[in-house]
Amino acid sequence: MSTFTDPKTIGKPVRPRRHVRTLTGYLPETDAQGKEKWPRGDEKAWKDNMRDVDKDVPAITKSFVSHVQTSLARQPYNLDTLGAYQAAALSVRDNLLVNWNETALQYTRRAPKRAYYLSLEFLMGRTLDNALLNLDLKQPYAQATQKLGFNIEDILEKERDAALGNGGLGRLAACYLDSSASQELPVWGYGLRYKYGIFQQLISPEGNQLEAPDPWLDNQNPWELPRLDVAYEVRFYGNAERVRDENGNTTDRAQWTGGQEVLAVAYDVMIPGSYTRTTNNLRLWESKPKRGFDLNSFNAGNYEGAVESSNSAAAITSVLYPNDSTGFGKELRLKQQYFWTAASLADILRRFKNIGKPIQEFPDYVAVQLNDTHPTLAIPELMRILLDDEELPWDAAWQIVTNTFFYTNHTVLPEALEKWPVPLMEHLLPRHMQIIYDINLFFLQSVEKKFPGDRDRLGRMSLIEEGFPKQVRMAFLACIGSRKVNGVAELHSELVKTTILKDFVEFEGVSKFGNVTNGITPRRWLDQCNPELSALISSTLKVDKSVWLKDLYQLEKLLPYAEDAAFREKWAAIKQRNKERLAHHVETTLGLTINTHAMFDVQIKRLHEYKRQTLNILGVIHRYLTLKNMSKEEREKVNPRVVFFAGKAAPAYYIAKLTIRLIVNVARIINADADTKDLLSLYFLPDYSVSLAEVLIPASDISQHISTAGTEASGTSNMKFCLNGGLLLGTVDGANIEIAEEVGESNVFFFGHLTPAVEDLRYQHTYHPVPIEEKCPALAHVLNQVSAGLFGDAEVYEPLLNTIRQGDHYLLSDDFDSYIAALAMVDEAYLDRTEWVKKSIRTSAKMGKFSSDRAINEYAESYWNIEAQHIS
Ligand code: 26W
Repeated sequence: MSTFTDPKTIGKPVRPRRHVRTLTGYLPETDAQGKEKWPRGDEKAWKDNMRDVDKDVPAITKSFVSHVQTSLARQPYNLDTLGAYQAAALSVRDNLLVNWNETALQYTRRAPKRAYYLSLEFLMGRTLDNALLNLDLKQPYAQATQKLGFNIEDILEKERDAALGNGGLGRLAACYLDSSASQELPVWGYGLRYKYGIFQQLISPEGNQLEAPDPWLDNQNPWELPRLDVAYEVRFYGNAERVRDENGNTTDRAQWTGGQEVLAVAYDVMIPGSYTRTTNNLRLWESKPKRGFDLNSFNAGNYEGAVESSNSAAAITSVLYPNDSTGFGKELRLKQQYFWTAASLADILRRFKNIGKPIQEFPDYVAVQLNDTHPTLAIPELMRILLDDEELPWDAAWQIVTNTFFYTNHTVLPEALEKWPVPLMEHLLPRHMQIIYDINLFFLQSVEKKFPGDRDRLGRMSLIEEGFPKQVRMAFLACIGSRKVNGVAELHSELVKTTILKDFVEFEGVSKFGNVTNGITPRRWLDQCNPELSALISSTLKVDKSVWLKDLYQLEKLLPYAEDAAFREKWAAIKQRNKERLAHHVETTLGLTINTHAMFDVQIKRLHEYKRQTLNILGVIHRYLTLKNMSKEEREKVNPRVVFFAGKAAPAYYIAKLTIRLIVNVARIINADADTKDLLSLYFLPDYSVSLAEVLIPASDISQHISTAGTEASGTSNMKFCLNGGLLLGTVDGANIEIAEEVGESNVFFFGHLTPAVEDLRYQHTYHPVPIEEKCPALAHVLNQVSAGLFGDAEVYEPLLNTIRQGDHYLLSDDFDSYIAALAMVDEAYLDRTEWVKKSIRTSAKMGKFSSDRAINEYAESYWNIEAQHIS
C-alpha cells in the first residue's frame, strides 16, 4: 500500500478530500435589475466567435481539411483512409461538442430531476455513422469527403467497434442512451473505461475458440473527452471503526480509514439524440494511482515497490470481464464494481449539491437505475455517505436510498445471480459489510414482525446466505434497497415475481414489481444498418424518417402494402441486396463464397447452453443426414439453406466452446460434400460484434431464438431481425412471446414445451430417465453419428453430447422433434415466396412496440419521474 508523505504537509493533519478537483457550477449571476450578467470579457467578442454546428458542405470541407492539417499533422500526400476517418471523426466531434455543451448548460440552469443509468457494460459499436445520421449530416459529409477524394462508406469501415460489453445487457444500455437523447430526456450513463473490451475471437484450425485482447484505444479515440479536472478518490481495504456516542455506546456511524486509495478520472462520451440538439453524456471512469509513486520506497531505493501501487491501481479498469452468467468471486471484479459506483455516486452527489437543496430532497432530483446487480454496492455506498459524511440518522438515510434506486433484473438463471463471499467483502470494503449487516438486521426484524416465527422465511430472505463461506446475495440487496424492481419482458417479469423474488413480493407487496419490455433503437437497427429499407419506408409512407424513426408505430401504415405486388417486389429486392452485401463481406473477410439464392438462416448471440446453439447444430446435422438419404429427384424439391452462426463463448465455458468446435467441424464436412452443398451450407463467422450484426441482421430470412422456455429473459436481437423483415423461429420465451402477440402467431414459427412444463420435465430426466433412443430416435441417431466420428474427433464431443444423454437440463431431447417439425414448416412457407414476403412486411410493420423509445419513456414516466427538456 502506498503511503506517500509530502514534505510540505509533515506534521499537519491531512484530511482526505474525496473530490479532488471540480468545475465551478455555471449558474448565471444577475445584476440589480435581475438581468443575467455575461460571465467574463466582452460579450460580443465571445458571441461573434462561438461556432455553431457545421451544416453545409463548404463548412464541413473546411473543418475536415483543418483537422487533417493541424490535428493530424498530415497532407493530402500522406492521408490514407484511416487518416480520413480520423479527420472526419474529429470534425463531427466538434459538432457534437457544441450541442453537448449547450445541453449541459441548459440542464444545469433548469436543474430538472435527472436519471443516471449505471451499467458495467455499454456495447456502443461504431459511432461515426450513427452520429452523422442522428445529426442529419450524412449527405453533406459524403459530399465533402467525396470532393476530397474519399468514399464515405470506406471511411466508416475504418472505425473500430467500442466493444465495452458482453452481449444483450450491454447493447441494451447503448440503445437506451440513444433513446434517452432522442427523447430529450436528461439521462446520463455511468460506466468504466476499460482499456480492453470484449476479447477478439479467433478460431484455430481444429475449430477451437482462442481469445486475443481487444486494444480498441490503440488508434486513439476521438469520441471521448478526457476530463482530468473531474477526479475522485476511492478507498479500498483499511479499517472501519464504529463511532461511539458520549456514553461510549456504538452508533450507526463509522470512520473508514487506511487501505488503498486510487483515483477515478472521468472520460466523457457524447451521446447525440436523433434530430434534436440534445446531446447527453456517458461518463466512463478510468483508474489511476493516487500518487505516481511511493516516495518512501523511492527514497529507500526500492524502485519496484515504488511503482507497485501504480500498477495495481491502473489494473482496476484494464479489462472487461468476459463472463455473462458466472464469474464472480474475483477480487478485481468486485473492485471494479465499487470503484465505479463510488466515483459515480460522488459525481452525482456533487452535481446535486450545486443546486443548493437539502439532502432530504435528493430523490426529487436524482433517480439511479441499476442495470442488473453489478452496481448494487451503490446502495451501501450511499448509506455510508449519508450516515458517515452527512451524519443523517439511519432511518432518514434509508428513506433517501430507497427512493433513489431502481433495479432491473436481466436473468432468473440461478448460476447468474450474483453473490459475493463475505470474507472478501469484509476485507475489501469493511465499512460496506458493516452497513450490509445493519440493513439485513433491520430488514429481517421487519420480516419477523410481519411473519412471526417463520424461521425458514428469514433464512430464505436473508441478505447473507449461510455456507462456507457465507455470501452476500446481491439481488436481494438490490431489491430491498430500490424503489422499484423490473424484469425485461412480460414472462420474465412474472418469473421474477414467482421464483427468485417471490418472498419479497409477499413481504413488500406486488406493486413494487413491474415490467419494462426491452427495446432497440430503430436508428441503428434499421436506418443505419439497412438504409435501403429505411428509404423505401419513407417514400412509401410519405413521411420523413426524422418522424417515423421516433414514432415507430407509424410502421403499421405499411400493412396495406403487403397486398401491393410492386411494393413486395421492392421489399424482396432489398432483402436480396442485403444478402449479397453479407455474402460480399464474407467473401472479402473469409474468402468463402456463399449461395445468395438460398434461404439465410441465422443464429447470432453469446454461446450458452440455455440458448441451445447445440439444438440448432444437431438440427443441421439431421438435415444433412436426411439429404444424404434422398434420391436426386427428391433433392431437387428441397429448398436450399445457408445457416449462419456467430457468437463468443466465455473463455472458461468448456461446453460452449465445444459447441463452437462442433459447428466449425460440421461446416467443414458438409460444405465440402458435393451431394448436398448446394442445398445446405453452414458458416461460423468469427468475432461477432455490433458491426457484424449490422451486416447479418438485414440479410436474414429467418432467425433462431430457441432457448429453453423460461430461460431467456427477453432477447433483443429477435426484435432487430423482425424489424428488418426477417421471420422468427423460436420457443415460447422472453420477448418472442410479445413479438408474436404483435405480429400474429401465423407470422412466427413457434415450437417446444412451454415454461410451466419445464420443471416437471427436468424432474423426469433426473428421477425417471428414459434412454434417448426410446424417447427421441431422430436425435439419438444424430448424436450417434457425431460420436462415431462423422465430423472427426470422435471422442472430443462426448462431454457435450453427454449433457444431452445425461440429465439434459436444457431439454433438447424434449424439444427436438417439434424443432425439426418447425424447420419443415419454415421450408414449406418459404416455397410460397409471395406469402413469405407478405409475412416479412407484416412483421416489420408491427414492430412499433419494440422501439427503445417506448421502453425509455416507460422508465421515465413510471419509474424515474423525469421530464423531457427541449434544448433550444
Ligand atoms: C458475470 C455475471 C453476469 C451475470 C449476468 C454478467 C452479465 C449478466 C447479464 C445479465 C447477461 C445478459 O446480458 N443478459 C441479457 O440481458 C438482455 C437485456 O435485458 C436480455 O435481452 C437477455 O435475454 C439476457 O440474457
